[in-house]
Amino acid sequence: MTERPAGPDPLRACRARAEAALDALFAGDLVGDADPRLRAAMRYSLLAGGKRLRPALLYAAADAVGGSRASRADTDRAACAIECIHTYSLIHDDLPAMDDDDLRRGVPTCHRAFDEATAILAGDALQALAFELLCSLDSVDGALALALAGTLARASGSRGMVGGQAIDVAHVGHAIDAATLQRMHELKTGALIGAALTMGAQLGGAGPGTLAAIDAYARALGLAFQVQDDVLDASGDVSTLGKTPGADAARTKPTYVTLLGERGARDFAAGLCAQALAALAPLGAAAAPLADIARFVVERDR
Ligand code: GRG
Repeated sequence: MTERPAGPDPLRACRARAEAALDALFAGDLVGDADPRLRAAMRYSLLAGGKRLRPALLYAAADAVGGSRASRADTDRAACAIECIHTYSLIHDDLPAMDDDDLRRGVPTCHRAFDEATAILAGDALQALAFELLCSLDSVDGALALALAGTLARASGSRGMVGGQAIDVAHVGHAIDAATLQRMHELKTGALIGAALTMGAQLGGAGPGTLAAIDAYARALGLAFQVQDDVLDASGDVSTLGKTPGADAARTKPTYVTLLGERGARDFAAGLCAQALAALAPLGAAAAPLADIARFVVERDR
């Protein structure tokens, strides 16, 4: 993959597509007649903004392996499923029992805008909605829908994102070695990013060799994303980030910046980006959007 600078925002087109699909959920059968306050809280957090990185990765991975075999509407449902899980994790991560944050995606967190019980329920409902969306795919065979649900469930649960959060919670205020820090982020952040890419590749009917290339890209990208997140937490500003910077340091959470220093963390992220780009080589020109996303991830300011 040749080196070229990232465009201003390689996620923009995918973001518009994903947001239209997310918005349409609230007029459809799956959420339309839910309890009004619960529905409002789900909608508030899901449509509050966000980069929509995970839907963009799903679309780009499908395109990189030859195009989604599902209908456009079903491909959008799978992208929405990933974003529902991601948004649920942000709502729960912000709760008083977790990070106790006031600001997310530039607006008050769900439990601040509504109340704690409603925020817990909105997260729970978004998690269930993700799997209901995958159960509602009507242009793919049952085996593929099951495979997609399995990928998302594994990445979300105790051996994935929630497992990573458990390591995080256990180490607040405690020293952490580099290997455990990396394991925590592979699970907490990397697993869902990996699921978005794997689901895209599954939708494209990728074979084992292609899936292995996507997996290698996903591992490097997931870690690069987290390292850059730590850099932004240490050096970003609230209006750009849409969340309170310095939150990790305030809670004496170990980060790549505390472990490596800011320069060291930036260099580490750049090296991971190079690894991600190298992993895409077997996929050729069709992987150019994935390469653009990798560059964006380590150059982003929010
Ligand atoms: C089940 C009670 C309970 C809690 C679960 C699993 C979990 C809480 C939290 C882990 C998820 C988490 C917050 C990971 C951090 C990853 C991260 C840096 C998220 C921010 O992602 P962006 O930057 O956000 O893609 P936007 O807003 O752009 O979508």
